[in-house]
Amino acid sequence: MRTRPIALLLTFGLLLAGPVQTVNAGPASHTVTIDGTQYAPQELTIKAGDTVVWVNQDPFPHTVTARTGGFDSKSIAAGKSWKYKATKRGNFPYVCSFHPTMKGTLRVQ
Ligand SMILES: [Cu+2]
Repeated sequence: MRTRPIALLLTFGLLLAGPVQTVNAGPASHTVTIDGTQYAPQELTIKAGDTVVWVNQDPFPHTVTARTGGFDSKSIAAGKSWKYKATKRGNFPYVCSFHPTMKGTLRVQ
């Protein structure tokens, strides 16, 4: 069966219209996975008011601790997560206080 040109046009039109509708969406939620003693993504840029959830997929605890203050998850147990709503703008390098080689950066615009 052949696809009619009008159907293609409609499909393409919907694809184009999709992202436009999300432009004025409210605060977004982002996820950082902790796996293999690493944050992924290591650097994340978000907007003030957005929420970030760090999900610890390792079989041992980690923290998400801003090096110059701002936020500190304290211990996130294996399989658990920690949610943070970022209201203050700036660059926030963070580490895991249990594993100082673990580094990440949260940029809040
Ligand atoms: Cu850790």
